[in-house]
Amino acid sequence: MSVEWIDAALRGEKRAIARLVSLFEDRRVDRASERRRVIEALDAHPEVRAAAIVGITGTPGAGKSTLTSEIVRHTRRLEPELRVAVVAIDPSSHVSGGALLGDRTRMRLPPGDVNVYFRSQASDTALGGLSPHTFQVCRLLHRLFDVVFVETVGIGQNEIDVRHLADRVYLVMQPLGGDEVQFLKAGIMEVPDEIVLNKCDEAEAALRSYRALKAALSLARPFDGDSIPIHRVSARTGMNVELLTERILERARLDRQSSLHAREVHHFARWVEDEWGRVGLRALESFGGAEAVMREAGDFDAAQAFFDRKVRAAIAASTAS
Ligand SMILES: Nc1nc2c(ncn2[C@@H]2O[C@H](COP(=O)(O)OP(=O)(O)O)[C@@H](O)[C@H]2O)c(=O)[nH]1
Ligand SMILES: [Mg+2]
Repeated sequence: MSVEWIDAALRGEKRAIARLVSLFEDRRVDRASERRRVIEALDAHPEVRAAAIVGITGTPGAGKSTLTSEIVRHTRRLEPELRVAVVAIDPSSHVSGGALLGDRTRMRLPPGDVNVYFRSQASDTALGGLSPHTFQVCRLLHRLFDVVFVETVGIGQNEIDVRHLADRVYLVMQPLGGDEVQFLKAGIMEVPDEIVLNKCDEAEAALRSYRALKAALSLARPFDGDSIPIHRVSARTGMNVELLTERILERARLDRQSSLHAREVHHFARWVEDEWGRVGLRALESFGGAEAVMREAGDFDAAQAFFDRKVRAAIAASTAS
């Protein structure tokens, strides 16, 4: 990947960004060294950015896509100099692409705007929704943009995974979805930094839901439940969406420049677990843990191939003796 592509991507050129994104979505381990060169070139570039990563999660139908596109629209108006990317994990693009189109149409982003980039990724149901490429793509977009929104599919494990991806997590709920109790049981209430109660155009249901939510929060989080903001908005009428956007941007300002290192350690361990299961996790531990292996390998990009070799060598050694 030449310097010109990297320059172009930093200028916001869609074709260059798309090309880099496909490199980061490529699961083949042998492309890791190319990824590493891109990361190094970006980190040495005077124009490199360091985006805040904003997680938008919640059950399908809560209005995440509609809301995210409204938030992006407000962001463009409130802070036009900010460069914004959206990564939407698509629940079922392996089917006919119908859901993908649905998401696209709800995600009404200004076309031809160099400061906005949209990417949808197919979810991997085996992993519970967050695409395995999501973290990789975020490593790239983090360096090209100022704010990266990640919309998850929202089916359980997802909400918990997004905690290890985003600087801040917003849980989107809808009135009378019955989610309060479900989320309470699944431990999801413990995840978000802030909650967004969408569809508050349905006033009566919204009020009942707001109270249920408050109660669920204080049960789930006896120590900090009261301090978790609950934003009552309507993506449809626009009610309070500008206020919410201001809040998100204010928090994002604090999160920009934060390093992805700790998250790389987590996602490397996740990769080991996905590829090798418990055997892999035990081996990882015997090698000194994810961070030590990453350090020994050189970096995140080198760590997977390095681990692979190390495990195979350990097996070979024990069969030889
Ligand atoms: N009444 C109402 N409907 C909404 C609102 N926001 C989204 N919707 C609708 O809820 C449905 C699901 O929205 P979508 O954004 O695709 O939800 P997602 O699955 O969470 O991304 C769509 O039919 C939207 O038009 C809202 O604020 N009020
Ligand atoms: Mg959606």
